[in-house]
Order: sequence, then structure tokens, then C-alpha cells
Amino acid sequence: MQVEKHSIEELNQQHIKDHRRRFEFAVADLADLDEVLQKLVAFNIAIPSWALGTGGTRFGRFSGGGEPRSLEEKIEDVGLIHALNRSSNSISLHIPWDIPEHPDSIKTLASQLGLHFDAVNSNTFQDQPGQKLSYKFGSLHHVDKAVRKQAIAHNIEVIKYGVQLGSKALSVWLSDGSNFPGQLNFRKAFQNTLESLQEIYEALPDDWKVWIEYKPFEPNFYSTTIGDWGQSYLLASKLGNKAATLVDLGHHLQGCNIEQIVSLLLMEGKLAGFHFNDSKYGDDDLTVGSINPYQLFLIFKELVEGMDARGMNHATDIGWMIDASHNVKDPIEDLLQSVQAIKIAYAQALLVDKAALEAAQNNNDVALAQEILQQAYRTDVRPLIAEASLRAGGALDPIGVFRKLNVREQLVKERGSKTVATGL
Ligand SMILES: [Mn+2]
Repeated sequence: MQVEKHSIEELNQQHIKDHRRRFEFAVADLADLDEVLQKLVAFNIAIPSWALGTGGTRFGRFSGGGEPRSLEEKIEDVGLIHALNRSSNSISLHIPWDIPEHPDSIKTLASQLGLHFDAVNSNTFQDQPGQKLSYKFGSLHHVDKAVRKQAIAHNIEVIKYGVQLGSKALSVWLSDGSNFPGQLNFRKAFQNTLESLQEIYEALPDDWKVWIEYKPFEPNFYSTTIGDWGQSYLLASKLGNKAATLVDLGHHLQGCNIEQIVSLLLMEGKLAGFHFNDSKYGDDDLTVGSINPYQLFLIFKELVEGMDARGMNHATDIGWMIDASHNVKDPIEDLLQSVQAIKIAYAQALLVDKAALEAAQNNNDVALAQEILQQAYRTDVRPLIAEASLRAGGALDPIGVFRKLNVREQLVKERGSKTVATGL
């Protein structure tokens, strides 16, 4: 199904007076309003193909109704999200969960919905039916060269799918690691990983990038071969200009200063992309902004400042993607909430008085520096996000429209109540 533009406009009209009043109040003191709104309109966040169904945990999975049954239906769902918020104009595919059997028709369907294809993701953390060799003890770092070769070939195959769809990046996350001390020679594991990545790197088209994601633990609980940003950065540096580090917010130990990592990776030109989610304990994959919105703001403050320092385009020079799992919420509502939270943090970061902050830092005026940051963070920017959505043809209140139009009920009618999307 599709949400008609006129349905969104009709519902917007019902709230336009309240919106205007809130908006006028919110922007009264804002000097560069047009610039901020333009940036908000341009800012899009990719939706991963595995986030459109209800996820599970290792204890169970409680699927909702009307989940997408095919890649086509997943693309339709991203189209729905984009129609509502005008901020989700791309989809990131996971191979082999979402192999495009007919790339041309998939591409056409996506472009009809105003979508393109973001990074493609490989998977060597599971064995697939009919697979010759097992990844039980790792993939690109494996002690057996034959296993490494199989994993390399898979990544090269994923690049080929991506080329057919117009993607420009391969995103690699390895679960390779060890569960017990003594299981692994760290140096050999790293060296094997590097050599495997070098072969994959050689297969990248000229205008492609490879994004190297890190994670400290899970599924392995003693060591992970690409466990932190240092290990990812080391690999990316040795590989070359087409390789960079991908930061997933949930892939850090508790208390880690993620904003500082982001700042330095940006400084070195090695921040490739971002996976947004939120967490309280570990890699919880919760809705963005649901647990620690202040941290998200501090990260965006570094992103904006660091990208401006390098003259980068906020919207397009870094890969922005949600990587979350929805166990108890409607996946589309959850994704709409995540995108809103990201845009709120981005807008607040755009409001930071950079010149005043720099002066406070140079004067060691610690209290003033904090005041300046929190002044931006405590500004209610929701009317700006709503105005940006309105100007781009989206809904003032995306979730409200999703509910008022009974979108999920219609999807259940179309697809059935016992559907299960591919993914974790
Ligand atoms: Mn991730």
C-alpha cells in the first residue's frame, strides 16, 4: 500500500494553526532559520532491510502482523516511512537475507517511491543452508584459509549485488572472535582479517568504499577481532583511502565517550558511517533517543563541528543509518520515532553557538561552555522538525498520521496476520 499525499495534507491542515503558533515561538530568536531548515530537509537516514519486521532475542520472537514478506514489501515499507517523514530516502540491504533476484525491477520500485540503495551488508556471522564450510570459528580471521576464501568470495558477491542496485559501499561487521583465553592468537587473527579485507578491497569499484564496523563483545565473550575503533581504524588505515570506520552506537562498553571517538575519526577523515540505536546495558538496539538523548546530542555536536571543519556535506558525506531491533513495538512506528530523535539531536547541534563555545573554551570558562551546550540541548526544536517535514511534503506528525490512516491494519489485511520478515 501507499500513503496518498493528499491524505497527509488533509491531516496536516487539521493541525496547521497549532503548528504555526509553536513554530513562530520556537524560531523567534533564531538568526539563520532558513539555513537550519534547509539542512534539516536535506538530512536523510537510511533504513536497513532487516528492521522492518519484528525482531527477536535468542529467547524468542513475537512477530506482529502485516510484516513484509519479500524484498519488494520491505521497499514498500521504507516508501511508507519516507512518505510520512520525508527523511528516509534510502534502504540498506543485507545479503543473503534480501537478495535482489530482479535488480532492475527492484531499482524501479525503489525509485518510484523516491528511494535509492545505501550500503550493502555482508553476513559471515551465520551459516547459510548449503554452505560448504562453517563460520563457527570465524570467517575473515579463520585459521583455515579455505574458510577465509569462502568469506571473501561472499563479500565480493555482495559488492556485485550492490553494483546492480547503485549502492556505493560495502558494510562489513564480523562476529569473529574468541570465547576463551588461549583460543586465539590475536596477532594471527588480525593479520588474517587484514589480508582477507585486502582481497575484498581489491574488488571494490573505484567509487566504492568499505565500512569496517567494530563491536566489543557478543556473540563472542572473551575477544572480538575487530573489537574497538582502534582496531577498525588500524585496518582501515592499512587498507587505504576507500576504507573507513563505521560507528554503531550500541557497540561500545558502558560509559565509553563515543563523541570523542567520533571527533577524532572525523579529524582523520576515517569516519565512514553511523549506525544509530540506543542502549542501557549493551548492544540493546533500542529506539534512538529513548534512553540517552543527551549523549546523542553530544555526538551530533561533534559530528556537525567536525564535518564543518572539513567542509563536508552533512547530509551526504557520511553514511547515516538506523540499526535497531523492535521486539515489542510496531517496527514502522519505532523507525519513525528513531528518525525523529535523530533529527531533533541534529537540529539541536545546529543551534550550538560555535563562536561563543570556542571563546569559552579558550578562556577555560568551563561553566559557560556547559551553559552554551545545554542552551542548545534544552531548546524544543520539535516545531522546526515539523516545519522541515511540512516543507518537504511530509507529515507534521508522522506517527499520528500512520495511526489515523490505519496503515498497519491495512498492511495486515494485505499481507496477513502471521507474516514473518527475514532477519534476526
Ligand atoms: Mn550495526
